[in-house]
Amino acid sequence: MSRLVFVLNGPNLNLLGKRQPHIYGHETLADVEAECRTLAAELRLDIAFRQSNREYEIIDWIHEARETAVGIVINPAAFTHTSVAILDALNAFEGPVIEVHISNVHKREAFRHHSYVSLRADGVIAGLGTQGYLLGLQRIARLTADEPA
Ligand code: CA2
Repeated sequence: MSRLVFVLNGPNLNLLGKRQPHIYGHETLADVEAECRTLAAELRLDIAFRQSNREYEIIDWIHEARETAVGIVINPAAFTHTSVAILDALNAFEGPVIEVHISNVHKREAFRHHSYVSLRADGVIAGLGTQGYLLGLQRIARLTADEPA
């Protein structure tokens, strides 16, 4: 039976590839989803790939993941730096959580250096572009394999 992983994206990531390519690159979120789906098939994972500009919707999806998913890859976008509510929801999820940032948040403004989500994340990837999503999926595949390394 294949394992389901949620890949969750926060506010404004629907604009990926359409604005600020010097920071976030030229790939669209649809491109990222396609790459994730190709890799997930190789890893024998199913993915639910979603984006929302609404905090409550992301929280509801994390609750849904509690019932259905083995892991979560999440780019919470600006909610990273503000949302105790998303942290609380992730704390109620039992599987591995990998936090992804396309840009190197530590090279940017000071307000991006703190992440509430990092208090829960099992791993954090920043500054590796959209490849971070693929690395996050690989890590979840390994952590949820029968004999994790
Ligand atoms: O580097 C990342 O992935 C971020 O999570 C992206 C967030 C930002 O608030 C975080 O500090 C770091 C912003 C996402 C907005 O994405 C856009 C993409 C293209 C054009 C405009 C916004």
